[in-house]
Amino acid sequence: MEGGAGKGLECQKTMDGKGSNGNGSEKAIPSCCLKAMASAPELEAKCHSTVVSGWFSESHSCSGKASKRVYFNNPMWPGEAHSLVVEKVLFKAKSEYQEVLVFESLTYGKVLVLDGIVQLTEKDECSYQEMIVHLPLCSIPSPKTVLVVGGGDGGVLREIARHSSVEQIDICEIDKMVIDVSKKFFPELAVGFEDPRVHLCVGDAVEFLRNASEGKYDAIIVDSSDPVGPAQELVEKPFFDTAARALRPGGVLCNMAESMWLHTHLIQDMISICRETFKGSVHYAWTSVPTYPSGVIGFLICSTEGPPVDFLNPINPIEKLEGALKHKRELRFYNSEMHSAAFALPSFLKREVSLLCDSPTPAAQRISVS
Ligand code: SPD
Repeated sequence: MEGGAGKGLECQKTMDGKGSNGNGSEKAIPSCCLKAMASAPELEAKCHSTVVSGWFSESHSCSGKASKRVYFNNPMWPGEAHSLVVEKVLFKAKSEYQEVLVFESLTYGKVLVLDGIVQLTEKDECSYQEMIVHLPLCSIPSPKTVLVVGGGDGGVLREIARHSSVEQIDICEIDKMVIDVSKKFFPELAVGFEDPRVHLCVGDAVEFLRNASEGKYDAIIVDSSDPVGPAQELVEKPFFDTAARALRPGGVLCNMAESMWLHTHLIQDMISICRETFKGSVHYAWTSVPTYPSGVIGFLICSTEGPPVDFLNPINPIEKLEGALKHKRELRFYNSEMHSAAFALPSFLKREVSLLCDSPTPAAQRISVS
């Protein structure tokens, strides 16, 4: 949901939004569309969301003027497109940053789509939101201050709120329309904004983080859209440096890190950057989300130098946290067994990422990848 450098900040406590900030300028054509157009210049690229004959397809729709054929081509997952039957389109509008679409699907409940890419469905959102939050927060004792980058639907906030040790939850989301749409169509997620510990900032998270005091956060959770276009900077070194600076010693970062089936090189790059930046440990974990490309999504999870963090064996198991299993609603996916299992990697990925590992000396153990 997040991205866009150089925008102003508009911060407030909890949910009384004042409208998004920005410069009112026309949104540039996303780089992914430019690539799609460049690869087929005879086509007229129409971005983004496509509902054709009652099916939504996660892709770009490039309609060939001459042939009237429809080509699907998203450079993040070229040559494939996951489709869902659309019962009813509930909302479609362009925000200052992206196209926002909500539809009722036949099999996954309501679906939130940004710039043609599925962000969540009611049926499987539990897997992503629960894992991206509890993998880091259950790995440190008594987290108190947490920052969410992106996450405008509120689902990540809902999950953080299960941790009663947390005293302050800051969230910086760039697109106010995402927050408003979630409040209207996804109340089970937007309930996260109702927690009195939440401080909402509508603006650019990179700038927000730059202004954060050093060592402020116990945990930072990056719930972004894919790193094409504005969210690109959230997988680059300057962002990780800024995040590491804002974490306390032994603080943790959990960053959405794409699919091991589709994005091995991106994962390698992210691990390699984080290894330079985070002097504690760096791990890759993953979970199953059927409506994301290839059906899985990963998380890069790192700690800064300080009290060591054993991500594989949660020190703060959710089952022992009072009220956590049922806060607002029952946990649907995460438990301590899923936590440890998330770090088990298939052999092909182990081979790819092991190139980044040192020999098993104490220093090298900082970056064990499973
Ligand atoms: N390929 C889609 C990745 C989307 C990650 N962000 C999801 C936001 C849910 N809170």
